[in-house]
Amino acid sequence: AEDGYDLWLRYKPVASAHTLPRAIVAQGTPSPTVSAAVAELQRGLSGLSGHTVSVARNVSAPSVVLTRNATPDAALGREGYAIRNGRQNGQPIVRIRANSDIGLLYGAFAYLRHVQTGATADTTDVPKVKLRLLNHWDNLDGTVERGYAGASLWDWWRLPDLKDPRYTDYARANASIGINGTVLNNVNAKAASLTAPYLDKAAVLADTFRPYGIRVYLSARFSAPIELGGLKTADPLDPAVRAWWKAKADEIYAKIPDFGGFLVKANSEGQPGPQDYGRTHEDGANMLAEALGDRGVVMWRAFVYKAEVADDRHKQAYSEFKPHDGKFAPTVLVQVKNGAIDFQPREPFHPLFGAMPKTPLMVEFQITKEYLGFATHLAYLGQYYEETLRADTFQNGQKGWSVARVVEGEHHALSGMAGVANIGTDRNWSGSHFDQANWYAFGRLAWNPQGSARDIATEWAKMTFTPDPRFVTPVVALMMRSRETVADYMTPLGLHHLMDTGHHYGPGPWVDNLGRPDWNPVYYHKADANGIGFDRTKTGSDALSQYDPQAQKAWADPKTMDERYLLWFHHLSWDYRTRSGRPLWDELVLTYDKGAKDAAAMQQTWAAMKPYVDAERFEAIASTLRIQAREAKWWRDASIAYFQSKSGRPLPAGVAAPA
Ligand code: GCW
Repeated sequence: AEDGYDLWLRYKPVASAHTLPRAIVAQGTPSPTVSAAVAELQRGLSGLSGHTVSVARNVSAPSVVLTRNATPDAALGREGYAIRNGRQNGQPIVRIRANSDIGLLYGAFAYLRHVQTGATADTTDVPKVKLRLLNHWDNLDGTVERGYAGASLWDWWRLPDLKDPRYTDYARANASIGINGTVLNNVNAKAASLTAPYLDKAAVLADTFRPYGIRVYLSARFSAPIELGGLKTADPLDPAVRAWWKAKADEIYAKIPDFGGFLVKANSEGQPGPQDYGRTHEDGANMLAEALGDRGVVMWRAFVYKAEVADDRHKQAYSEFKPHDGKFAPTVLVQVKNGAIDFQPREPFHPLFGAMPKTPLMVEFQITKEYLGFATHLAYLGQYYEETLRADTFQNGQKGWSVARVVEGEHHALSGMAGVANIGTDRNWSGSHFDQANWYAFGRLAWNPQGSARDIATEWAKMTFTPDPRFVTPVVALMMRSRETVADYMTPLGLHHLMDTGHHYGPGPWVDNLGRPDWNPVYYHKADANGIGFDRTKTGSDALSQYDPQAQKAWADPKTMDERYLLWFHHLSWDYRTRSGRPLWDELVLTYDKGAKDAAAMQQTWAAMKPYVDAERFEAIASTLRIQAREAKWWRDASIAYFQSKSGRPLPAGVAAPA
């Protein structure tokens, strides 16, 4: 069935089928990783060519040859590969060369991708980021925080005995896009995940993923020494606490020899942390780093905010972390969300990316669409990730320090990118077919943060559906516009955090009754009879000053700035003249209106794709687009009606009154 289970690894016959290799030759003793590469090539090439491809010892037919370098080629690093067309024994061959087995596996997937997308040229490719990780917000009870694709894939109840074959398919899919690590459990962690029974379960997953180059990591609950160890404190400077973590790390490594390390959410949204004992983030992170030693890393999240810092939540992470730059142990990475608030449909890049040159910073993107319509609204996030990665932070006052370059960490031994997974037990893994593209794009951009979202969407569309340009061209155009459309009908002109509270689905700009001001949408839009927007300049919260002066320039002046960020930084009167010459009120209404119309128009684009798509996926996508069009109108109507109750102004000519 075309239920999407095969993701982008469908391997249907291609036009070049008759030219494809007939055999696979792996030189040297096969390791589990090389066996996985051979199996994938056999499966892939058999499907793509329509004939059975064999595994051979020597080249006696057109072949793919896997060769591990006898002497390392520095240009390929630990995980890179080279693909070369050539001849051997009078036969045409494609040689995949690497320094390591995992390089060969990545090369095999790259070669299959080339065949699927019609690329044939010789290539050399090396990942630019060392840790390319999924973060699962999966709970031990099988639920997934902010998960919209069914239950957790990890069947904790039946592990470690039952090894679901799906774990292997998960590893294949991730290896195919270069992901090399996975944090199994939610950052809102339960201490139980560090107990022996759960470590045995995690060890089975680690064994399954290992041949695919994927290491297992765990989210660690900071107070685990109290909950599991019976200690009175989790103070990171207490010797008994330090000894407990060291013993715990040793226990983990006895079961999972290549355990990747810990991810920690501390002193954020009620989670325990070192500040509970008057200690700093580095006290906590460095203690865990010491426990792991050089065996693993600590990824310490910078997503912190408190009710007490009431003037602007935007500023808290910077104020808490910037003064501690250079104080973290060498195996600690600080993991920073792409923006300073929370995965909104559009956010300016997080000011910390320009502010901590002495610390390796990971960027954390959300693949699951908590604030972009869950799994039913189509929003291609590759375009979003690219926008963040290309933004210039002017780190050290220098031009050219894009977020991508900061994350690549040229001055650091470590570098990393994390994506909050959108994967669950749904047959199509991600809740809807187009959400697979966000998983795909995350992996490809983690491999190369300078990559092009459009090229990645093109690859994905060709592999997942068909290389037919009559399909690929309009669908890629639709994908590239889709995130902007969502921003238009949810949070236009730099508005943010207007979603209904708790679940974050649907509009709630009127909500102002929650216990904490910074949870209420009204705190973010500040609309009244005079105007709208969050003043983050000197006359307001001054969050803008957390950016390098050169980066500030892009947003300081409402007259010259990109208006898609306008109300993020400025509070303006309803009469303020936007670039179009229209008053702000009219511009806001027209953007909402445009978003709803563009969402509706996606249905027509998709309807024309019917000849190129199987009926099952065509219908599934058509029905989610219907939901999206209806809900875009809901957003438009509710938002216009609410803001009109503030502005008291008439709708611009030609705009329909909210239903
Ligand atoms: O986006 C918010 C979510 C929480 C999440 C938190 C975080 C895991 O609403 O569900 O908790 O961020 O990133 O820690």
